[in-house]
Amino acid sequence: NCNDDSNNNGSFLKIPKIKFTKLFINGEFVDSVSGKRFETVDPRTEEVITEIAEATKEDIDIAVKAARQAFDSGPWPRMPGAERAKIMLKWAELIEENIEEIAALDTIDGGKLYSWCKAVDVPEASNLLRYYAGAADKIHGEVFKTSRNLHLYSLMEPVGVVGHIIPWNFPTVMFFTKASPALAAGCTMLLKPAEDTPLSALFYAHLAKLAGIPDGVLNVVPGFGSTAGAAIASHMDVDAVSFTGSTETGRKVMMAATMSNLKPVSLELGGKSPVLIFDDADIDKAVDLALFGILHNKGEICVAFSRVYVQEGIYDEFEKKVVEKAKTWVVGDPFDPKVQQGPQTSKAQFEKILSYIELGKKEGATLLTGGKRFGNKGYYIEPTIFSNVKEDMLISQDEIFGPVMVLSKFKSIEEGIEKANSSKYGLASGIVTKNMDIANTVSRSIRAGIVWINCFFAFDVDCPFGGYKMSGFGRDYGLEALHKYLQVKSVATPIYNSPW
Ligand code: TXE
Repeated sequence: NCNDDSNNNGSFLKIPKIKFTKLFINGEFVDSVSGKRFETVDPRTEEVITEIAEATKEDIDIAVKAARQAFDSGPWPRMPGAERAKIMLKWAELIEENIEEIAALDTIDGGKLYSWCKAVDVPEASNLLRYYAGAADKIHGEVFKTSRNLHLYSLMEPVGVVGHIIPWNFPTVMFFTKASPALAAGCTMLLKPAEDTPLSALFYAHLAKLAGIPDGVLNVVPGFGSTAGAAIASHMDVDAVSFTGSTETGRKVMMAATMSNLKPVSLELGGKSPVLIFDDADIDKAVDLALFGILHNKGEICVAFSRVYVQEGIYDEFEKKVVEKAKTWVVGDPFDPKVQQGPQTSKAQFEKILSYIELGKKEGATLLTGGKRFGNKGYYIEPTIFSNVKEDMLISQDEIFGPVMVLSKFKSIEEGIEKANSSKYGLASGIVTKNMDIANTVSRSIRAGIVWINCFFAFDVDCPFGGYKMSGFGRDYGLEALHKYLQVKSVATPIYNSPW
């Protein structure tokens, strides 16, 4: 389904034809009520790929009605879990049959490495569907033993119509992180992809229909945050919202939920994740890990190792080696298999990162390498490293969300822990050491949702993931995530003829 594009003179290019550009509501692709459309841009070229129907409040109302009806009287929540699982497994299969085309959509829309999308992101969609399909027929309540003659038990019921608002850095993984447990639980849903990356979400909607997801169960509504996103968060008939994005927007979503129907909210927000590299570390391996930690997905990762703390005994050697290696990092077209870093997703993100680099220089940090746009077309940025960074500088406090490493030194374990925790965020963290005592002490002292010891980005669908502090609350992944989509109802009945 992908064309090798000889006009772009590179045999590695696989530009897909864009097939789906409308809203997906109640099982159909439809235009928006207003007829509005918005452009989605290829960050490699800064050119418009296509125009997408733009959902606004009216469309959200229609989609919520469809999801409500599918929940209140449709088959989905009433099916045996095993039947829902069958459809989810079919969807997973269809995704696998279309891996290349979907991977290419995420690459042109988000500047993501094609090889990674193909090998990791899109297969993860099927993994997530299969994992939660396996849970769909194992959702049950408990029977409570009481001292009285009562039969008391709980039912686990789907929470209802769920609103999902997702970001642009992992369009595929985010879609299925949210959709899979919601569907397994028997919920119906709306999903708003980010305005920067709507293409794969619409393709997934098409495959959902082919797999047999009933009309109204899954509605995909591309649009902007302040209109479509806000309409979901404040809707009186949306029963729960799960959001991934910035801390600032997470706060708005939570306020909208509070001010409307008090719907429960779960928030996976920003991060400024530290990695502590200890004196006993293998320096070459630590350099590779630290670079991968900040440059993977061009630094647009909520769990990026954006603060690198190196113990003083190896600091100088580490600094020299990390700069040398960063200079060899290959930036370029994300379809090219040799390339390690593609363009930032959007112009706004590109400009935000460059302005933080300027700020770092003004704040007095030392720019060791990078610091500029790469090339003169596309949103590419050179891998950038700052040293001599103080904890209170904004480049050390704020989430830059780009290929910008902030490097500093620590002396003792205690100082390392204190620096690692000196952030309003608490999403991820890392430790590089061969010493188990250090690893155990530090992993219990860092306030973050995940600790990676001698690794980065090690996830499994079975492992819960989410934030401490201003990185949010609630957990994605694992059986834990199902709880966002379920509620507990207790039922009591006296046992016949027994005085209770
Ligand atoms: O995020 P937003 P933006 C961080 C990262 C990045 C910064 C800004 O630091 O540079 O956020 O990115 C929708 N009501 N992260 O502005 O606004 C929006 O349409 C409801 C970290 O793109 O959080 C999109 O679908 N929804 C993060 C989604 O929220 C609203 C990933 C995310 O966009 C809304 C992305 C509103 N009022 C950015 N306003 C992570 N945790 O991985 C926007 N949206």
